Amino acid sequence: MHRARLNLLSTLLCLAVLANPCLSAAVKSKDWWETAQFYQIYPRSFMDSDGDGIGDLNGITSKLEYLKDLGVTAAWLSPIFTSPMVDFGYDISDFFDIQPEYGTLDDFRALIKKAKELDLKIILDFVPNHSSDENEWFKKSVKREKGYEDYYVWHDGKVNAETGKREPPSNWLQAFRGSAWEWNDVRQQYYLHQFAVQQADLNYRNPLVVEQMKRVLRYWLDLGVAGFRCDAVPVLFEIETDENGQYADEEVSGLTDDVDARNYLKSDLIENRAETIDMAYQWRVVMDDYQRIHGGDTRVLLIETYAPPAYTMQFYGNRSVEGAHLPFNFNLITGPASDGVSASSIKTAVDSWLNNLPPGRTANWVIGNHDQRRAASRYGAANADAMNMLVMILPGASVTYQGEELAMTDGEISWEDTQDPAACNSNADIYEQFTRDPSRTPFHWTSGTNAGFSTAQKTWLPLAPDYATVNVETESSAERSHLKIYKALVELRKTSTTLQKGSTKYGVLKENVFVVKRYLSGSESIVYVANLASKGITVDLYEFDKTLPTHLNLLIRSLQSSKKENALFEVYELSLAAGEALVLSTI
Ligand SMILES: *[C@@H]1O[C@H](CO)[C@@H](O)[C@H](O)[C@H]1NC(C)=O
Ligand SMILES: CC(=O)N[C@H]1CO[C@H](CO)[C@@H](O)[C@@H]1O
Ligand SMILES: [Ca+2]
Ligand SMILES: [Ca+2]
Repeated sequence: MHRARLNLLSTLLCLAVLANPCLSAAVKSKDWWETAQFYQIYPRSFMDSDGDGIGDLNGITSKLEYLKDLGVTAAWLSPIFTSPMVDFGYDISDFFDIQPEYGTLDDFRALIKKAKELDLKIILDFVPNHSSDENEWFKKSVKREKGYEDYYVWHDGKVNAETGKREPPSNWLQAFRGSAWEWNDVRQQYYLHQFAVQQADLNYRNPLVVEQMKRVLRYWLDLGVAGFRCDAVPVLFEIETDENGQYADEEVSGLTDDVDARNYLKSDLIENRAETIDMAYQWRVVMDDYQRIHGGDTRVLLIETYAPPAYTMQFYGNRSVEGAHLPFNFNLITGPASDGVSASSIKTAVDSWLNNLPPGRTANWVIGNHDQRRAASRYGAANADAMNMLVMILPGASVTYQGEELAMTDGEISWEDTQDPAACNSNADIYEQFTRDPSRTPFHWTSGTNAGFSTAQKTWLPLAPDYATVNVETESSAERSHLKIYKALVELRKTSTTLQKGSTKYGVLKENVFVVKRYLSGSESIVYVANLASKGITVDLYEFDKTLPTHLNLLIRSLQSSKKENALFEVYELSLAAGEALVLSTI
């Protein structure tokens, strides 16, 4: 039927049932990213197509059907750009080309083409804060070539009055241990690097840099990407030099003797500055302009920030300006991680996002990425389904890090096999505190050699030990598995208007049971209950919500559950085994 006639018809229908539900549905109609299932691919470890032990673009392309089958809306890829791989692609030497071991621009075009055929969106990692020291911009800046003199943050340092020796401009430390300043012999100045020595911070007070980085965004938009996930945004700007041309020192907390580890009282000189928020707003303009000119779906901006809510929430925009579509919400990582997962720590994490969320903005939930230990290891394998359910039942977008759908756990990496600079910059005795390698081990496709990831003798990181049982092949053929539960959840999110548009109520019951209710007038309510304790318990859901009906229908259950799906359960006396998590609905 013709679209206009359809619209007319639905308008008439609306009038017939008298406004309200129709009106709110019309107003609340959601854009694709607001209910999206995002999936993070770590390209180096997803699929190796040519047997060199390293994942690559053709490998990803060959597995896009898997993502489609999972129900993923959009995949974001960690960096695939030309890089010396000091920080595995987060040190970019050419922002406009593909890392040769991952493939070519043509391979990337083929990836995008296949993704479009499958109606999957591809999002790239944008790494705005720094470039590799092998980037031509840096080389030109070292030589003070015209136009590049101030591309990076350069400083003479200061001369120590007692020793007469030159010292770094300030006491700032890099994220990977040691000074954030590196002396350059050629230019005879220090440059700033908030991450590794080989990751030089770009100078965002230079309009040429701002414009160059917008060029990067448009270049990849032209190649068909659906948006960007922006890396390490809060450290974009640092404080300016004072009237004497000097940088202020951060105040050290004194809580540890480890002089190489960042332990500042506030660290507000080197991160979370106001100018950074405005830069995100400028990138949003790039996205919106692009859509206006070229048409197509909304191009999204997702922002990585580990910052206090008052800062993070500003990225969404304010009453007059649009900002990022979604600043990533890491509360479920940073909160529960410290004391193991408990219902009360989840509640605190959810509160801190939803209570601070500006009106009309979309929430999102992340439980892992390539910088953290894997979710199933952090929350406990027994809680893997409970956590996957949680991020899909809570309102807004949900994000999966590759392998969470299988409940993959951390790899065990010896000091000899260690690759991550955050660990390599330490030593054999303490590297495990810093290493991010365990969550970066290759993805598990099968129970065969190298888990079907690669035909190489040796993969770039060893496989995690549990691949024989935790893999796509085994979990797909099992009657019940984490993977099947995950797929059922994605399916439910897609089909349930309540999950897409409904209101949210949540709370803690007994010692360690977390409950969420999603509800929408005219639709069924969805109730999530998870017992995060190590022993069984019986709960009365009326203590949580007196308006529930006497019985709820079971839709999805965690592996620990021996209940039956599509059966009714009494609300006032619901027994839950240890680790049992359920998704129920009113009939
Ligand atoms: C919104 O942000 C813009 C850009 O940073 C700023 O100029 C403006 O004052 C802000 N408006 C409000 C209402 O906070
Ligand atoms: C989660 C994430 O993307 N972390 C990255 C933040 O930025 C630094 C520097 O670019 C990387 O090392 C991290 O992997
Ligand atoms: Ca390869
Ligand atoms: Ca910076």
